[in-house]
Amino acid sequence: MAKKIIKRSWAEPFKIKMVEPISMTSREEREKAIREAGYNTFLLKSKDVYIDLLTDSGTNAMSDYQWAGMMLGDEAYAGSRNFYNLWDNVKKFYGMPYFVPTHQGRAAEHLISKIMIKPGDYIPGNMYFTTTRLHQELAGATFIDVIINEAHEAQNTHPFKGNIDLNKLEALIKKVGAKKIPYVSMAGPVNMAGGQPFSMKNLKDVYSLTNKYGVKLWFDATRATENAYFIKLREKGYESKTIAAILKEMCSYYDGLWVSAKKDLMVNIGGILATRNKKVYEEARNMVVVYEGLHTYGGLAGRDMEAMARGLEEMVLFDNVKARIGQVEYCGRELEKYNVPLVYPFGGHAIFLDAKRFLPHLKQDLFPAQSLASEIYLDSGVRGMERGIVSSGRDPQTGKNQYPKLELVRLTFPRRVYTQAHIDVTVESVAQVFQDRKKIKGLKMVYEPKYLRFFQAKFKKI
Ligand code: P61
Repeated sequence: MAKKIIKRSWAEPFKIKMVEPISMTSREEREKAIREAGYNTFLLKSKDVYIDLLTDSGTNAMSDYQWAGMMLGDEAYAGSRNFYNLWDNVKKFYGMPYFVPTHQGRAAEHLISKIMIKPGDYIPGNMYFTTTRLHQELAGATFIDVIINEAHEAQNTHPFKGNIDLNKLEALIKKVGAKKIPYVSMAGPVNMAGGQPFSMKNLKDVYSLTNKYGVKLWFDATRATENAYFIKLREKGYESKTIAAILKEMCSYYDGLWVSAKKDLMVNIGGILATRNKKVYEEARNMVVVYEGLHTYGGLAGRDMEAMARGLEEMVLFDNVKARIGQVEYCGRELEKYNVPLVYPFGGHAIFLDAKRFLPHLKQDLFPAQSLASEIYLDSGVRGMERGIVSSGRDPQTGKNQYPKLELVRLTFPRRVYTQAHIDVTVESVAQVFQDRKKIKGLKMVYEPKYLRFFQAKFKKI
């Protein structure tokens, strides 16, 4: 008789020691809240949110080891011991000798853009990120997307949709000249593509190409451990390497990197600018005191830097990354059971709903993803985020709306925060909205801020 296969589940490598109450609201309360928020989930008060999947940025649960470190904050204006602990770990895990702390990721983006870019320059990158591109543009550059075409196709299952298209990159270098390209901006995984990684092979090829032309290569390492995890799972030759070893190898090809510590490092605030380039470092050390604070705190408290230093040690633990990405995958597999249209492959930090296929009756001018995010909130109090035409903004030259191919709602998982039951509730809500999708009529934008409009724009129902 054939043996019965017994299912073996896995679970998170931690247990819960402290809890924060959340409350369910009524449909009437949510109708009022989202109307007052102008149908923008960024403008909701968190007290009106049940399960908060807006972002994984600064919303993570720290470990007891990190909280213990918070008590060891050395709040000296200059030379805090926590700064040196953090610097040691930046060297150890990213392999970069030089480092300045910043208060969060975009502050590091601000510094690096100001240091490296001259007006009239071009920055090629593997798809834009909102704050990254804005800082590059404010410094006078034009951002050029050189990601592979597959990344713009929601259903394409390419395992490394974060890869750079070498032909696109070389064509740009030949067209504008290497002197006009201060660096290539490479993120991994690529947030706006659905949390999609690049392969080590692609990184090595990009490195050879940029080296040939004397162009620098910089890394947005905000969620680099997730990229390392996908390399371990999907790329030949990396199966038995540790996350730490893969991360270190990735970083070895870059001249420098920036990090929003609010993600991989599992802290609530913090940023990193690290480099092997002494000249860039000297400039960064000069500029950080203008915009952030002394170079040994960069806008952070000593305790924040200690939590970051300890977060670096935890972020490379395989079981932590596996549980985090495993949760995202669980959500995706459950949604598939209801035929909800998704972005494939499932990403590292979030499940992305494909609003174009979810709401095929809505033109992009009616803000399908924005509408969908607000409808999910209305149904259950689950908060996601628009990643489509509103996020993409206007072309800085023509002032016209950009129409990105991807029109998505992101359901993002804070690390170590929600349980499988929270995911089940989320899935059931999305499935309900999917069943009732024909009733959704779209939105009209009634207020549009100048920069990063998605954060504060307001809408009315059609
Ligand atoms: C997020 F809607 N991400 O994903 P800061 N690089 C990368 C990021 O993901 C990132 C930053 C740099 C956020 C917060 C956020 O359009 C938005 O520490 C790959 O947030 O300054 C941030 O790091 C910037 C949400 C940012 C957004 C911009 O939820």
